[in-house]
This record gives sequence, C-alpha cells and structure tokens, in this order.
Amino acid sequence: MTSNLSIVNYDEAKVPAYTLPDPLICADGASVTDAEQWLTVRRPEILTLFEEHVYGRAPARPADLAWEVTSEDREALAGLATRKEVAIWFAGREGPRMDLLLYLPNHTMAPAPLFLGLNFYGNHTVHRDRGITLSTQWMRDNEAYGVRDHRATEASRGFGAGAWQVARVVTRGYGLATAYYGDLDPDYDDGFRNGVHALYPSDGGERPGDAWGAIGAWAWGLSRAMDYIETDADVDDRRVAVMGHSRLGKTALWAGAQDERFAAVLAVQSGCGGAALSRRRFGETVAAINTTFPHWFCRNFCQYNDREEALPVDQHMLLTLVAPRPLYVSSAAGDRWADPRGEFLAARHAHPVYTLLGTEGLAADDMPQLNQPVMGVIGYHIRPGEHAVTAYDWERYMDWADSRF
Ligand code: GTR
Repeated sequence: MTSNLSIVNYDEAKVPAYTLPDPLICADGASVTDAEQWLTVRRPEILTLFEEHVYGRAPARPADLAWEVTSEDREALAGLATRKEVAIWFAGREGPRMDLLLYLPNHTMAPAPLFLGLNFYGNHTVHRDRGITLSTQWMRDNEAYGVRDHRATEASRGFGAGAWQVARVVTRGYGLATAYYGDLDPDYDDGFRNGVHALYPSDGGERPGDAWGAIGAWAWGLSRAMDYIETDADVDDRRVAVMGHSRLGKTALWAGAQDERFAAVLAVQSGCGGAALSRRRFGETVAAINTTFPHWFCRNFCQYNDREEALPVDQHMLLTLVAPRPLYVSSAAGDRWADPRGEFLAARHAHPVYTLLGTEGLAADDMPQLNQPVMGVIGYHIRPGEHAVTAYDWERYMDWADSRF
C-alpha cells in the first residue's frame, strides 16, 4: 500500500463513502440497550480498543508519586488570584518532574471549579506574571515565542497569553491549572528514551505494538496532575474540566476518556487522532500523522495508514468514552487540516450514547453556522479564523461550563 502524503483532500465531494463502527453494538454482536450494559460491557471494550490500536497502554499511578508546593502567592495578578506552583515527581526526586502552575480566583469563597490543560512552551508563556518560574526543560524551537536553542527565555514570558486568558478565567470564577507538556515527554522521536517513558522500559528488547506513545504519556501526566488537585482544598475536584488544543486536544480527550475524575472535557481543534473522524480522510490522515509524528501514537496505529476502514474504532467512539459527562468540541473554519466537519460529525455520532445514558447529548443535527455555539451536554462551536485558542473560544467554554457545572 503506498500513500501519497503530498495529496491532501480538502474537497467534501472527494470524501470516500464509509461506514462507522457502531458504539452501541458489542464485540459479540449484541446491541447495547441500557446504561448498565454500556458501563459494564461496551465502554470497557471500546477503551481497550483505543489502548490497543491507537494510543497504547499507560501505567497506573506510580506508588512513589510525590509533590510539593514550591511557591504560593495569594496576591498574584494585583490581588485577583492566588498563584501556586507545585512540583510533581513520578519516581523520586532525581527522576522526571512536572511543574504544575495554578491560578485560583480570590473573589469567590468556595473551592473553585478548574480548567486543566497542558501548554506547548512552558508555564511562563501563559501570562507575563514574573512570579512564574522559567522552565529549564527542553523546548520546541519557536522564533515567534522567543524560543531558541531549545531553551526558555525571558523573551518568551507571556507569549502564549492569548491562548490562556488567565485574568478572564479567574474573573469569571474559574481556576486554571497548566503544565508544560515537555515535562512529561519532549515532543520529538527519540525512541521513547526520555520523559516518563524512560521510567517504564519494556522487558527485554522491543517495545510492544501497544506500548504508549507521547499522547499516552501527556494524558497520563494530566491524571497525575489530578492526583495532586484532589488534595488541594482551594479546588473543587468534582468540577475539573480537562482541556487542550490541537495535539494537546487529542491528549485531553484521551485523558478524559480514561480518567473519569475529569468532570468535563474540552477538545479545541483536536483534528486527526482527536475528535475528527479518521474515515473521512479530510485534511490530516492517519498515514500523514503517523509519518510526521511517529512518536505520538502506539505502533499498532500505523497498521491503519491508508486503511482507515480497517480500524476497529473511529474517533466518535473516543467521544463516547466521555459520556455522560459534558464534552465540548470546538473547531475553526480556517483550520481545514483538522477537518472541522469531521469533528462535528464525531460529536453527532457520539450523541446516541449520550441519550442512552439519559442526557440530551448534542442539540444539533447539522453543523451550526459560524459563531453559533451549540450549548448542550455536548457543546460545539465553529468560529472563523485559524488554528488557535482565542478569547472568543474561552468565553464560550466558560458560558458552557457555567451551565454544566
Ligand atoms: C500539526 C499536526 C496536527 C496538530 C497540530 C498541533 O502539525 O499535524 O495533528 O496536532 O500540529 O498540535 O498544533
């Protein structure tokens, strides 16, 4: 089978005819007719399929997980917020460490609901706040962010602020927690030798085809952040929404699918391997993503390069693993690479599981117009513009969270 990666389809008329696997038909052919059967039979089956064929299996919480609050300022952002930094170690203080940054609103008395998501360029990029410790980890090059030589610099402080809207989030009564994804696994193909993968070497030789990739490691890190959050009295751990953009949107979905402590999941332009249906082959395809990013998924996923129809799952089934918890999928019209229509359709095809579980699901049969958010248990919007998280997006996520939490 050859793949011509240079040919990208952006023509709706050229989307191949496809049949999606039915999330409500069990492996033995039985139809799922009630919540009990979903929870005890079908949901575990689907979760296992994603572990085996897409993201790989992740280890459980390490026995020696440890953390320490390394800084706390109750008067951050001119008194608007409490800022905390928490070091989380996975295997003793010599091993890999994730630095979690939290901003919590000061004007609300009760433990705050929280958005939790990984960031691309270090915690210091989410706000200009000089109290945020500059990361010393390996960084992706990005001239726009002032990142050269894989090192974070003062010049990059606050460069990603538009995508995080910290002051707006705390003003609206939410907390925000974030960590740099490279603390968990630097985003390049090194044969899984660095990051948290190194803590779990495969016994004797070759890595199994279902060993976890980078997305698996990043998602695992979000669960470890949740392990800490459950102990923080300033956060309401029953109202934690896991969110992420792009590859970190794929990550948020996989984290929310596996870890039911996340009360809600938001996937922003998560595209191929995220919310978008693989069988549409619109924009980024399975072959394209596995070729450019061979370290993101498990090796078994490569079997489906140009063979999407052979996948035992499609991405609507990932969304069903969030059910009946609130789920928000969001697209940008200019981000055709992520296949906005495929993202909407996955939400649409997850809807029957939501209704089986007694919720309204997605309150739209057809894709809404630009800037016409659908605010159900499954939320969805598409806005004009490019691949980014914007102030408009955040306001919609918070409008939605206001009604869901
Ligand atoms: C692209 C990749 C997408 C998306 C994006 C991102 O290069 O093809 O799947 O994840 O990166 O993470 O920004």
